[in-house]
Amino acid sequence: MTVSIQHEGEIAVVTVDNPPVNALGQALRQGLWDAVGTLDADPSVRAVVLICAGRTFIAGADVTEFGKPPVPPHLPDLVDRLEQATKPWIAAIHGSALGGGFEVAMGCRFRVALDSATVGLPEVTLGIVPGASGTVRTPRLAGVEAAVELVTTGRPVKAAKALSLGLVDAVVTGDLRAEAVAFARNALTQPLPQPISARPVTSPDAAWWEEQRKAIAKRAKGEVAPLRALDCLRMAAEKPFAEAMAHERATFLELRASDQAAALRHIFFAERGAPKPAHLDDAKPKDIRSAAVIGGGTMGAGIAAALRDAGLPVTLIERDAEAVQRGLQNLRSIFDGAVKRGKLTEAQAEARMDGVTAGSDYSLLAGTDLVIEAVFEDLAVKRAVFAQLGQTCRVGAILATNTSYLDPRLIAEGLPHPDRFLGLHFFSPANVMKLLEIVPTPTTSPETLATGFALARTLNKIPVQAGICDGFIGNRILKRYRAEAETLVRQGTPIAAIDAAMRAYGFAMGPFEAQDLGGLDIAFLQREGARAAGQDVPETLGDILVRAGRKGQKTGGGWYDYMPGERAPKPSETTARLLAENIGSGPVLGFEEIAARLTAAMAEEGRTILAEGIALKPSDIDLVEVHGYGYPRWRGGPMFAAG
Ligand code: 3H9
Repeated sequence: MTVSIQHEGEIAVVTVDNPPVNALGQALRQGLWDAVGTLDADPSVRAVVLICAGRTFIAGADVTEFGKPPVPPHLPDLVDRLEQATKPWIAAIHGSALGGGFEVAMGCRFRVALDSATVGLPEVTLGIVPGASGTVRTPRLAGVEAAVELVTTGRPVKAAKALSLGLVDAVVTGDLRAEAVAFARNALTQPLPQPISARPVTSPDAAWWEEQRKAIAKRAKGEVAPLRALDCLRMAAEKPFAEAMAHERATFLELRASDQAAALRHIFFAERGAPKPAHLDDAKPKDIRSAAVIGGGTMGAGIAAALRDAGLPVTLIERDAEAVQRGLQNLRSIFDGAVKRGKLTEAQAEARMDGVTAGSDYSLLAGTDLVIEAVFEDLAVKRAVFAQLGQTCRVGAILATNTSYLDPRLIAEGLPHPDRFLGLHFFSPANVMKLLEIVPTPTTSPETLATGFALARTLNKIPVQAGICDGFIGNRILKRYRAEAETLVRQGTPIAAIDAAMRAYGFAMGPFEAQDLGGLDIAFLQREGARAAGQDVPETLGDILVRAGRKGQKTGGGWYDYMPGERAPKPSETTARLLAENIGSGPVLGFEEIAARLTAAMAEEGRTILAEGIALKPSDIDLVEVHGYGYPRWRGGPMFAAG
């Protein structure tokens, strides 16, 4: 039963039970619609508590219905009907009241939330605007400023913040149902507040709205929903309720059918599917209660920080006492940074460090459940590490390498019990970046692989399985992307035009400025290594720059010049001179053509990767690009964009 009614004296309790997240599909909308009628007609009922079974309050509209024509009762009508009910409804919120869920709560006369709950209007993250009065009722409930923040960022707020903003009326602990029923009884002893639609709203002046528009446009980088949401909010602040509602509904329906919304829905479902791959249904992951990282450099410290953030005790191994201290220092600066940005308190940072044991003696690892190697990208160095791990770790421990381009099979050669070995490719900064490429070898057991996915869940990362090839999924596509960008330069399109085109497409940076930031030498050394090993690797334009000492920002120049202490790229005459004889005088491409060429190259490489079985499905490639390489989320990733 999706909606059921119980009675506690004069208070009716309506329970919604629509797993997994009580999404507002048609049956639930109808159930609530009917419940209003039933309870209005029941003279024994004086107030109604609306509560949900399972892990959360109503988490929103049912996103799976968005590709189909809307079926009545429509959500805005249901919210109006709740508001017009002859008995006051009280929303009792646990988990998340999001989107349509929060709109339903705003149709109620009161909102009571558990202290662990969150509320919000995340619609813009799905490329739409709230479609059931979120942009119209929220300013009337919490004021225009709070509404603009909530709706245009899509970021939910925790219960305490929601209370301070006026989004909820009370925050309770313990038994939500009992607390909400008590709240209802008490509410009946006092005059009822106005329904939200009847409350006044004050609009800030035109200059304020203009400021918001500028700030949001800058943030949105081509994404349309946040600005359209702002338009709806302004309408709500300046026009009568009904007019604003009509505008919101029209905007919602238009955006729901847009390419951006389809792309964002694609990523939404890909993200939710990623941690539960069907081919591992029968494999039981091992329990990971402790972890270790070998190597305390940037990558190792970042991985250790991610493990500590997830609450795992961590052992950090470095080769000698001095390196151990450096590793600890790297880790400490990550947590110090988090304190500075207000993400952690001093005490939390201290507790993060207290959970780290560091040393150079591998015997510290005897009882560890998971060891992640993150030492220098050198096969011999990595093999030496695994030789020691093979001797010191228990047979049941999972052993992982964080290589980004070496062949994990070679790294694991000679390891006893190689079924427990796999590649875990983190992205820098490892405590921030969401992507985790999981690379099994032919000997990795399903149990070990499933543990990799379980670890990703623990670390709140997006796992994508990748097969073994040069660069796995992400770096292989990156290489192709950069090569295509160089081809355009060779054909006569200016470097700066290519970067600007990719920014206009939605990337934070173009391919050349990104290389200048990261350093051109890493990829150069890799190519040189391959050349030394006898492979035929043609000379790239990047090679010419590195050979001339131009490695990027750190040397004051790469593709661009940089003034000392500045990060703004300036077109470089030196680069132009160095590359002159490799550059033709072909047609200069426009922004759209440039982006089309580069994204098509990515998609083509993606198709090859799929054909080779390196990636299991197109949406995995899209997740890699969106979460590891800055591909604009609202474009859905290269495979989605290619159609
Ligand atoms: C909206 O409301 C528009 C309205 O303004 C206007 C309408 C007219 N629909 O995330 P999880 C599935 S827009 C359908 O792993 P958690 C999900 O795919 C909506 N399905 O759980 C997964 O399925 P499966 C605004 C949904 O506990 C399962 O539920 N709302 C929806 O880690 C579990 O999901 C949002 O954007 C949905 N709305 O996190 C909220 N949501 O098991 C989106 C989830 O088959 N949801 N599923 O893979 C969330 O943020 C999280 O799911 C939540 C729980 C925080 C609630």
